[in-house]
Amino acid sequence: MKCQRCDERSVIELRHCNAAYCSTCFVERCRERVQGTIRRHRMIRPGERVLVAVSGGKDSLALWDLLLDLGYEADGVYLGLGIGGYSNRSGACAREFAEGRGARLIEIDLERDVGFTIPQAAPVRRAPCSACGTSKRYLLNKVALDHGYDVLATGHNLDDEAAVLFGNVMTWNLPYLARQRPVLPERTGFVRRVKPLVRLTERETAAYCVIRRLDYIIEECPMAAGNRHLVYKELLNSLEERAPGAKATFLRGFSDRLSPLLDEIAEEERESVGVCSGCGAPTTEDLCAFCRLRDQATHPARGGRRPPSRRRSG
Ligand code: Q46
Ligand code: ZN
Repeated sequence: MKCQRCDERSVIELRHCNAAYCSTCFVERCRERVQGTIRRHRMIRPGERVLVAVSGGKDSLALWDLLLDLGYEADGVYLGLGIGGYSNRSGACAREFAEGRGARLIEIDLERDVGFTIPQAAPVRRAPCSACGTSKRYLLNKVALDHGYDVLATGHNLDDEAAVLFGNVMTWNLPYLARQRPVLPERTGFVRRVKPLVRLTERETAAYCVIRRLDYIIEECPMAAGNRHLVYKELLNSLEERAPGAKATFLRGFSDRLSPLLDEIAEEERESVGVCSGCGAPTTEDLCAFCRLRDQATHPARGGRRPPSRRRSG
């Protein structure tokens, strides 16, 4: 099969958009897609400093590489979650990329800097991924604010977003649906969060890394078992097998048609935010979700501090 842009031999066929590309044109297409997404959603304005959340996996390294090549001032932040050898190996991939590109990588080690690891926090929540997600959201935002970045960019791809959307639709979780956007604007206590890879599939980010020779951690996190999003991804993958393009259509329909109707709910959510009595971060409770998690992880015998709930979970 030939590349549809230059007639060279193709190295990748994309069934979901009925196209095939040689390696040079594929990389070029990834850059165009990401630049187009950034412009369309006004994710990054000229002169803004971007902090990329880097896990050592294919998506975050592809994102960092793409942003640097597109000329953005993009540094990285890596969170050492303390998940044994998996964390050591993923950290090594993040460091190797940063060194190779001469880019700045900020490192936060949960055990050293926060006082607990994800395995230590896991028994507190039913699924370790819930504790992990709370910690990542809080710490990435804090690092971005503390270091004066304008934007926090994460490597969520089309498959991730389709799986999250599927989960939110399954439970008709309207506040979560209202918040599921490619851009979450900045507001007091929150840096702007953007997802420039929402139009690239998991397979495309993996192919991008292979073509660009980026060494990323291939193994799955050993604590991923029980993560419902993996089940949703499998379901959507089998649907995609039979109907190529189904995932992209599902996500695009939501973004274009339903998401704008949820603006009011998103606004209500924003207005209900107060200040955490423990750390001063924005929250809808007296104590934010991260402070509660840290208390429970570091003082499990006491069950952590648990003040009476003011509002919905923050
Ligand atoms: S790192 Fe954390 Fe993931 Fe591991 S514990 Fe779950 S959320 S699976 S992206
Ligand atoms: Zn707090």
